[in-house]
Amino acid sequence: MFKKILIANRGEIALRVVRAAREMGIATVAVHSTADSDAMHVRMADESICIGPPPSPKSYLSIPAIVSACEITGAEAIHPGYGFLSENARFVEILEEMNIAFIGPSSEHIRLMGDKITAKDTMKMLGVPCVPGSEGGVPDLDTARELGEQIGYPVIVKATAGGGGRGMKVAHDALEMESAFRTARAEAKAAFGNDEVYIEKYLTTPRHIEVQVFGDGRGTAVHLAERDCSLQRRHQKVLEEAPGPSITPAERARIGKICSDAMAKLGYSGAGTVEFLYENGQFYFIEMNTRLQVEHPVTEAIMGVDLVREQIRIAAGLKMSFKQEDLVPRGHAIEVRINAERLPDFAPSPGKITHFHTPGGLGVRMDSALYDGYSIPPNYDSLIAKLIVHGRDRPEALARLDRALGELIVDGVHTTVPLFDALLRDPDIQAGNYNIHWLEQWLADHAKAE
Ligand code: MV4
Repeated sequence: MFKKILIANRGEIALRVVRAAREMGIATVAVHSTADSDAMHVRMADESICIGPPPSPKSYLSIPAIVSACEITGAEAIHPGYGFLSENARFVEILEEMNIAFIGPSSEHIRLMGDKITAKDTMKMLGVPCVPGSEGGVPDLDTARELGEQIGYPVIVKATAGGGGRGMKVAHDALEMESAFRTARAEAKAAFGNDEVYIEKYLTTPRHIEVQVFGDGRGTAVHLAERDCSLQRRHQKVLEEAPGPSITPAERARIGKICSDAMAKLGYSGAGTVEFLYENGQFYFIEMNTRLQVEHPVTEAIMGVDLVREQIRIAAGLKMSFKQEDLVPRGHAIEVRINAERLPDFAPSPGKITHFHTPGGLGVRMDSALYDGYSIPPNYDSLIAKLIVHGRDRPEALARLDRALGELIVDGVHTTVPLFDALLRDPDIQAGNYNIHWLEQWLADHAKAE
């Protein structure tokens, strides 16, 4: 096992990795920008090292700075957290060449899934159901028009280098194809330096269901059920739950096995998430994320496993500590993402935390790097806390969430907590009756009612 690992991240996820490492007897190195000298992840790690000025490209995204920090401190492995360098194949290649272990999948698997066309081709070949659409890239407008007729409108034009909602355009009919195709291409070129696009049938009212997978890199893989992450605003997840309220045990077993079989055949190593759109009882693969996700705690809650511990074990060459038959979901878990943002417009609200109190009690987990007197810098993501609740069933989890939100105190900055207070009172949320468009519609309705 590693003696020392470096955490190439900040905030609650850096703290999350410190916690797993400490329970395993592994020393930790925090890296930080000059804006984060007083951050909690720096205080909690065994050592820390400054890697640059506040802007992420010069600190948390700087490969030379992070590799140097690793050399200087003698860390044997790097955990990337999520975001930043977590899905950067070039970074992982460099680590592979330097014999620094990456706590995550191989650079090949990251690159394969980073290109959405090769990801979809591969998953289709492995027997994963995909959204009907083009075979590979669409070279020109004439081909796009032919595909529009074949697939049937509405269709969506997506950038192969995209993901997470960037570089997508919907064409509702043949007349809209020209502008959708040209705009998607131009935006893809500008955003990613790659203008290759593909086309899919546009699903109008799906849910976003994602399957947590885990592989040992030697041909064994498991699934850890699914999360429903349909509640999003501008492609940012707001609330996630596991298991999915619309998924039956039989569907879970079926799609889970499809995903774990695919990962086994790939020889996938570590944690991954297979993303689907789910409509009319059908799953349609869209993308795979090759990192630990923000919302992994809801899976940990229902499955009773520590995914970060497992990631570290696999990266160190140990066996997986669970088998598929051990992985039985228990109860229901919900996570809300608490952002330092001012409602109703979600404007960033950085500043000094004058008072902070975390909820507790049975079935409550708070992942946060906040503390009394901490100043949230303006340079990074506005996520300040994740509140995760677990209950025997969904109604119990909802009641527990309401109770825990009532105990939470975050003074000094605006937060998204009032949004969750309002959502918990909504009959659709109480019934688990929502799709990917529900939250944006709800926010529009509530803006009008103000
Ligand atoms: C789609 C879709 C409908 N049909 N693909 C948005 C982010 C990216 N991961 C994929 N996305 C979508 N792809 C087809 N064929 C609708 C979306 C989408 C969406 C997906 C998940 C969660 C929220 C969303 C909000 C708007 C659009």
